[in-house]
Amino acid sequence: RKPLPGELDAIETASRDEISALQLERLKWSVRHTYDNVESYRKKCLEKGVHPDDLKTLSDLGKFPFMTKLDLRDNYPFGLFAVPRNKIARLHASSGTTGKSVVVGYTQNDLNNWADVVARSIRAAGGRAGDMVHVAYGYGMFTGGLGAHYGVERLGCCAVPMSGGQTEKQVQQIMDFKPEIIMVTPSYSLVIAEEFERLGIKPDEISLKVGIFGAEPWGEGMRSEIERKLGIDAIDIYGLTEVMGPGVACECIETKDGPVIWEDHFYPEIIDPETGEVLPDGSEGELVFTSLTKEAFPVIRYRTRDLTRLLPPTSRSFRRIGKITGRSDDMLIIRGVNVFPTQIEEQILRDKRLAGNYQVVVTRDGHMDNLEVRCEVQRELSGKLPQSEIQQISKELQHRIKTIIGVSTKITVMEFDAIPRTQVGKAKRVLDERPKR
Ligand code: ADP
Ligand code: K
Repeated sequence: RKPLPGELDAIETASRDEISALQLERLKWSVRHTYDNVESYRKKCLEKGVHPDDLKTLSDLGKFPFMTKLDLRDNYPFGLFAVPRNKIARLHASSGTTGKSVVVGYTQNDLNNWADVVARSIRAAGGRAGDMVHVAYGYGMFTGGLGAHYGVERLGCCAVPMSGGQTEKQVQQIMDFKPEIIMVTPSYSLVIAEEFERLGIKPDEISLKVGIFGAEPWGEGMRSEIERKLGIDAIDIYGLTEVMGPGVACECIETKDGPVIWEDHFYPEIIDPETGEVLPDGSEGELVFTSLTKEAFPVIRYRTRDLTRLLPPTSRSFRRIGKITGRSDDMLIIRGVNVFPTQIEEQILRDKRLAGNYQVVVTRDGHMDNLEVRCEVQRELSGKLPQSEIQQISKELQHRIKTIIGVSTKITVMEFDAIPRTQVGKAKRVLDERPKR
């Protein structure tokens, strides 16, 4: 399913000069738009002594201040929006570094551009108009479901808005409707694959030809396993809520060599996460994005915290990103859901019977990540609570974490002092016992 000539957008095969020229023109607009309409950004520029007029070449961007998740939190909910509230056509949300989620907004133009880049992503993955696409990303405030959905429709495909969960029904529908494509987290795709196995359905009896997987890191080992078990080509799609959602970058089926960044909408940089210095292409560092066309929620030099490299163009004229090798903060990704340990802490501390010491243990059971939260009862209650109350505490905490953070956990309520204290430095809150992908 290589793209035929004429099937791609002209810019996908343009020369570097053409791409740079378009980027510079759009970058000037984007920085100016943000400076003029977002007060906190203007303040940051004034503090740094830079002005949109200083942007004469693409590399001048390096003089401008960064934006981080903290800026989103400090301006919750709408403080970073660059258009009036009545021009916002949709909201989405993602996890913040503390309990509160971060909110992003889109104008109708933004939604159009988003649908375009997701449509382009599905085409890069081998999809064509007329295909049926089973969307098993979660629908709701997360960008995954709806982001994929409108891209599917934009390309002229048929969307099956299945959302996540109900594995047996997922499989039943895939067998009945016979979609060509599935969009889902890589970990959940293997759960679906196992359900096919359990029913004795062989890969060549499954209609799927292509899977488009993202929202969490996955490696080549996982790719071969998914491809073998479902009899498909497995393609990597990358994105994040703050920058747009899924479809910031997507791999091409003909090369499968890392997601191609849709550089006409998102300008990438790699920086040293310690010093903030811009690094040359090819070096490992933190990925930073500047939106080039976004109206409602422009981001200028947004620090993704994802560690990776920028790779030269191959199947398209745009650069690619290498595998995400880690994060420069303590965010965990559990089945595609972003989780900060501090969010869990906040939910623990809402129960006055629980002490502040806790530990989050991440393990992998087969293909799915499991999250165990270990916490302790207060010293004065230690050894005194009946089993029924301990169970009640766990049930309530589990429910709060599920409804507020969106992730299922196993809760272990322990006696006071059961979790080892660190003698020096920071408490070790996270035990990540997952094998490397
Ligand atoms: P999404 O719904 O696309 O996962 P979020 O904003 O919830 O959006 O999460 C974004 C984060 O998810 C990214 O910063 C990155 O850490 C991770 N992520 C998304 N896609 C991928 C991918 N293909 N490979 C590795 N990590 C990914
Ligand atoms: K994610």
